[in-house]
Amino acid sequence: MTTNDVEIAIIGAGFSGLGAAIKLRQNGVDDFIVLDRGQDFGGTWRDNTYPGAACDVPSQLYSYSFAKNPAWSRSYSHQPEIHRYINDVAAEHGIGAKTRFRTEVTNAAWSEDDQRWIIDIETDGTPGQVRAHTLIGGVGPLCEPNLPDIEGIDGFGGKIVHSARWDADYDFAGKRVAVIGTGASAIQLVPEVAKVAAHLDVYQRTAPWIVPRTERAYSGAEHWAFRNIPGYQSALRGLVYAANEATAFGLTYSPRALKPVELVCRANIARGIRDKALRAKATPKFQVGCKRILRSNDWYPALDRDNVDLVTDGIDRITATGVVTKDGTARDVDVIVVATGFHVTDSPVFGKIVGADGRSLAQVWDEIGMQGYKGSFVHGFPNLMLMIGPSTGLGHTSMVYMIESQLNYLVDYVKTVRREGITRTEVTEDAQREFNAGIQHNLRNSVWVNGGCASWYKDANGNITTLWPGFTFNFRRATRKFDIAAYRVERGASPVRALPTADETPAGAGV
Ligand code: N01
Repeated sequence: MTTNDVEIAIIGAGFSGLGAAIKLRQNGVDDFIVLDRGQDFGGTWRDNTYPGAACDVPSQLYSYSFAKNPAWSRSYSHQPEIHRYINDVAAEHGIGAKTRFRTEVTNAAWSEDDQRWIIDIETDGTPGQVRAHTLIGGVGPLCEPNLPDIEGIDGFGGKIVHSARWDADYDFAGKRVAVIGTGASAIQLVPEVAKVAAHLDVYQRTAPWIVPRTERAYSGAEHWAFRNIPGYQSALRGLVYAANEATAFGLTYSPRALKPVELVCRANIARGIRDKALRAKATPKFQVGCKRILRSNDWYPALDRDNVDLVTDGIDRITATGVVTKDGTARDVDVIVVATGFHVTDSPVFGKIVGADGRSLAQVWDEIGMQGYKGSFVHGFPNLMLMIGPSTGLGHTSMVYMIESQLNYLVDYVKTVRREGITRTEVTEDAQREFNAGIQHNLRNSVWVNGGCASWYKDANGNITTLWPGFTFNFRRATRKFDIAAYRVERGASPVRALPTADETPAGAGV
């Protein structure tokens, strides 16, 4: 069995893992390894290849601030272009040579004796081990598909495919299709699949609020301006950021301010659906913003197609040949698409990360709920930094902004550890408790708490542990510097080298 000793191990080669690798390297830290179970970079943008997969955050905001992309073809990007962008950035920064693909982390445990993370891996099935002073968890909250627990699903005789594990070889042409779910993934894939399917039943449990998607191709003049007018793309990015940020006010502090958004959504329904009864079925019954506000121009017209039925009677069971609803109606299909989201607050990954007292993240969070400090560190888990950890999700703007905020925090943490010869860093229980009390306080008037919906933002106890309540620039401010006072640190014979010129390193992330 091979063993690697490194200063830092990064799990995940998506936006956050790759960003961490680049920022470490730019700051003179080269003793790291990136581990990813996939074939290349991209994380969720590599894994979600269903037809119509696209980003509902404007392209200008959906890139690293240090690697803006003047070549985006459209104002909202589609999956293949984002996947390509991430791989291009990785190549530009030479991160491929530091990355081990097709490598699954099977267990990662903190060893007090070694003051190291002992990380068990399997590369193409061959076991190995990595020992690291610091572990960075960059797996993202949307990586483990959630298969619905519906009676009989295992006995279905046709094809079952999850939206996040698409089978490009399966031909939907002429097939009878059932799609379970009406979230962000379903509303993108249904219009595409409906174009070729013989018939498509959409099983809706909760209708989502959907605004129009103002997507368009960038003109040649715009591309010229992105490339040649200094500051033009940054200024546009800043404008888009500011416009999106305004929504955070309504979501967090004053849901009534979202009324205009609801009216836009209602107009979208009226424009897209001719049939009155169908319009009523497609109209949500909770406050806009409580679940993610979606963007689409073709979802409602797709529901209105002759070969599409919107089924709102709950699913009772799945048989060998199809889906039976609670009213007893059986609908036979050839293929069932489960667009039922991800294990967010109960990810299986949490069971594989074991802290100082021998308990896993899953065990600890089962007790106290998914919580940490500044979305990054968790009491009981020394030298572990989570990217997009608890309380960092957003309903209104780009996660890349949050990731880059955490990258500032990471870089300052690593610099501090090196400068001060720190061997063990653990956020204190008090700091974590106080931070989470602040989060819950900020959530009290939010639409997520008061909007009358169930959502994946909530954990099993009904607490919202996934979202950052408020403006993202406040998170940026909170993570600008590593606030060592919130941590219990131990110093010793430092396992890591001191930075040569710690303060002459590239600046942190921008908007
Ligand atoms: O998953 P979801 P998703 N029986 O959890 C339904 C991001 N994303 O993959 O609402 C019947 O949102 C469930 O019903 P209900 C984005 O952050 C981004 O679509 O719980 N139905 C819901 O309709 C997003 O929020 C982009 O009542 C069941 C659906 O399945 C996140 O990914 C694009 C069920 C799940 O919706 C997840 O989106 C795509 C059951 N047993 C995704 N279980 C961008 O554009 C679940 N459902 C950036």
